[in-house]
Amino acid sequence: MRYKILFFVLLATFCRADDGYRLWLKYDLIKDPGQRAAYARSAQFIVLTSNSPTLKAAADELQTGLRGLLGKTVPIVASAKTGGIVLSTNPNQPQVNDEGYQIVGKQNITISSKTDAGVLYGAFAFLRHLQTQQPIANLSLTSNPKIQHRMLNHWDNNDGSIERGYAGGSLWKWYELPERIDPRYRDYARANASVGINGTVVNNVNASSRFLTAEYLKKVAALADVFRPYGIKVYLSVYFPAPRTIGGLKTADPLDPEVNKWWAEKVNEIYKFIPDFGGFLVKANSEGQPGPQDYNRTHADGANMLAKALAPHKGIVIWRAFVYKADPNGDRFKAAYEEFKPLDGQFEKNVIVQVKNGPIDFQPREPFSPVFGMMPKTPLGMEFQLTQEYLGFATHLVYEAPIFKECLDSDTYVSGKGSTVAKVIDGSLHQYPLTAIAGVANTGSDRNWTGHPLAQANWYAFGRLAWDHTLSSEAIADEWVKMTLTQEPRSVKTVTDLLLKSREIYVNYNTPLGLSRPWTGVHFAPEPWQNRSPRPDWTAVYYHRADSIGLGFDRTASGSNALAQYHPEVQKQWNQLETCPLPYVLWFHHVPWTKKLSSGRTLWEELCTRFYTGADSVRWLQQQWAQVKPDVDAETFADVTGRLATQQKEAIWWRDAWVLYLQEYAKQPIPAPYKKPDRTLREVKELVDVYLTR
Ligand code: GCW
Repeated sequence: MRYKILFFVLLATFCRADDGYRLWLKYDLIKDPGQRAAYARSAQFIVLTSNSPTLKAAADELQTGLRGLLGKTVPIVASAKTGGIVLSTNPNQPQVNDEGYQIVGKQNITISSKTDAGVLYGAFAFLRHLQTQQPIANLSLTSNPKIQHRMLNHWDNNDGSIERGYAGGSLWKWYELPERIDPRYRDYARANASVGINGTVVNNVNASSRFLTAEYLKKVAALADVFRPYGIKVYLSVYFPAPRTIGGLKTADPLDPEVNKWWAEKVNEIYKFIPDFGGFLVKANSEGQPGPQDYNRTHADGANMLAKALAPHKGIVIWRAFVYKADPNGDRFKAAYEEFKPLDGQFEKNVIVQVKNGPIDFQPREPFSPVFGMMPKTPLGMEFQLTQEYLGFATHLVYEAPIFKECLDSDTYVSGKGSTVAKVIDGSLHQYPLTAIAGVANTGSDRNWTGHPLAQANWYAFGRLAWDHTLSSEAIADEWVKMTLTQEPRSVKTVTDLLLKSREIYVNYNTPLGLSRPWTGVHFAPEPWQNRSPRPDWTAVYYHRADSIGLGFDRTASGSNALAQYHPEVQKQWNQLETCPLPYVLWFHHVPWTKKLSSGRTLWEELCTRFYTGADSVRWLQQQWAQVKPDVDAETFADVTGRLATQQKEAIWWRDAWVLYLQEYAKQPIPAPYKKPDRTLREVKELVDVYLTR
């Protein structure tokens, strides 16, 4: 016995190379023998009384987890004694909703729920409890998900590429499916289930109709079979004109009876392959994608046609509100509200409208979308982006929980103070019968799943917040660090702190004070000078509006008046330049360069301060990370160290590009104590051009 323990201790000490594959489900041996023994006393066996695949998955996970954490194999048995873990599905379980769970420790630790999936979530929660080394004496935990559909959206194409993916190619090997099942699919499902994610849209919203062919449905069905025991439903993004492209019809008009019939039959076919298929996600009349407006029909007409086809099977339609038109005099900010608000109440019951967190496009900081709260008769779902399209891809460290929280905690005021966005999307404000939240996935075929090792925290945080939006960014970071990187208290604190500050640091060198940069291109390099594109709203100058007077987009009544889309209480906070919070100031105001801001600095000085302190703070990130070296895996340490060095270099590009470009308009020197960049604007432009064409 003693040798066995010694073996595990040696294993844990010396075999530390970690490729990140295990994510937060590492289950490394708990170092403290006393703690291990205490847990082991309550975990002598796992009672599994049913042969449901989901309960079996829960029991297997417990066994795997306990084997790692305790260094022993805990048997799975069929009947209860005392001193074990009992998995129990009880349709009459009080205090929980369908997927909620209760964990109660008396003579046994009983993990119970109304459904098998709930028990699975409870099993993962119990393991998390042990992984973060919390006491289990008199354990009593109850937890209920606040949102029904907690999903990942994969922007994966059938050629294996991922739109805006930075962690390798697609996880789905379409060319091998359905015959070969990559074991990774199951690990993907485990990771999702561990944080309560219960749906996945496997293909890109810029969809190919191929996914609706029998050839591909068989492949998708094979994935669904792997995910099913983990409580995960599969959804597909659909190409709206599919009745034409693969159905041989002359039109895809949603009011055409033949088109309706085609979809109804297609949906019936899908359910033959995948009996618990979740439904469709649709990007229509958006960024060149076809849609119902091509036939002079509305978004509601399009969504309702699909909804009717899915309803007999209990499937849902998730219709995206990400729309905007190429109008040089318009304001893209206003587009979603203008197109969707008039349709409130016109959607079928099984339709949910999915809205990006901000009005533009996943910028490092955006105010919440004005659509939230304004469609009380239409369930609205949230779309966050985990993949770091505008957040430095896989080289910049940005922990996203604070971005998600900032939006969820924003007050829409639509039913008085406290009408937060979270209450809109969890349905409590307007009693939505359907609720959903989606994260555009940051996973890929890289061995560590997310490219940047610390970006795993974003997948984790999304799942945890989708389950319970009241959790704090800090608590989630703390859990994740303990399960994934280290248990050493000092290093846990250091990494948690670094994660929590990372987003603000990024905003400072990238888009401070409410700048945004969704212009066309790779969405990585700084290009504030970009002024040519097929569409005006795909240039940089459209967004920042720098001129000899000042900077920023006037969205007050004297400008585009986008602010009028918000509740008057929200307008009140943002429509006066003097009182508008600095993080949002350039979102709503065209601010003169010499205007004194609430910080006491002029706009120009404040911008310089942010660009310079932001770029300097990356050094702080590097120094902090250096301190955790003794406590984290060597491979992970080296990987993050390298990425931080790249981030540092690129943060200076961003700073130099913006500062030198804006200086041409501000016509002022860089204020002390900051030194003027070592290069000229021309040199930065050349650097970026090389980067972009690389
Ligand atoms: O921001 C844009 C991205 C596109 C994406 C689009 C969307 C999938 O640059 O790559 O397309 O958003 O959300 O539809």
